[in-house]
Amino acid sequence: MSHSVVENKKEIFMGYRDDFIEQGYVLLEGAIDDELLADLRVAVQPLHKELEAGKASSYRKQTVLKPDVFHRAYIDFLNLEIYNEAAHEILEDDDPMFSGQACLTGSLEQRICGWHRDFADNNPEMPELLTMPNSCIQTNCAIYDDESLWIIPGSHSRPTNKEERDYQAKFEGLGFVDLKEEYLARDESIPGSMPGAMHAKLKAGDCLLYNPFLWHAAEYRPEWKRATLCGGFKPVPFVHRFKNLRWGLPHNPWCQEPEYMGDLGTYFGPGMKHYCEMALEYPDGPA
Ligand SMILES: O=C(O)CCC(=O)C(=O)O
Ligand SMILES: [Fe+2]
Repeated sequence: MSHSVVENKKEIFMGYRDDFIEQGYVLLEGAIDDELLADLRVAVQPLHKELEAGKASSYRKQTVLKPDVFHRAYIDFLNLEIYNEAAHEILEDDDPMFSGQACLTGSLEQRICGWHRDFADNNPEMPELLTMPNSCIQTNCAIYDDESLWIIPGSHSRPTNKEERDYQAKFEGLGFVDLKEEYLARDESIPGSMPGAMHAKLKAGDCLLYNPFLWHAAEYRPEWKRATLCGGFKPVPFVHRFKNLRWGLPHNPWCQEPEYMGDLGTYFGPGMKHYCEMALEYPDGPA
């Protein structure tokens, strides 16, 4: 690669960091090429079979690296250069921890995952984490076109405002993911009626890198075939410093003996090593 191409890339990635700090998200369009997309569609087939058979325990498969559903395509995905280099630049850390890999699969019923931050405003660590707009990255990488997710840009670096709090109060008592009719009975235009809401529409192959402290919501429709890889990156020093960032560490005991996955690759290998070390140091995760 010529010097100018490398320089150009660096500039683009620095732009990603500025956008992520400001808005709380960056969209990497077409980050997954067609060949890898085809392999990933094979990889997720068992997850859709489980969902269609009514055997899925949730609207996501939390651990796609578990041996019974593992597929080599996940490792190729986790080593995508643009995905990793963008994350490193955003976090200002070339050696972050892998933070687990789930696949969001949707629902057999019309449902809403209500508006939330992944940690509530009254969580003791939140005031400080809200002053650190690039402390961690969560990802939604679409294997099929995916219009499920909604976000409030910029909400990752400030406390919840009155409009958001008042809106949220309308849904008190509903489940985190509940039937759409239950949500519609409280507000007929959820999710788009939340003040500041933006529909995060992904095309197959797009990767959204976002801060999970953003206010976000999702809609699940049975007619939407959904397989969206949800994972992320965390800087190791912040995992030591913040309990919240240890969420997910107990989820993958099989990662301590990863031989069945084959070569872990140049990006995922080091990220996974950190994950394994941290899982041993903090076996109870955030507890
Ligand atoms: O389905 C999604 O895209 C979002 C799910 C979510 O926000 C969550 O489970 O915390
Ligand atoms: Fe969430």
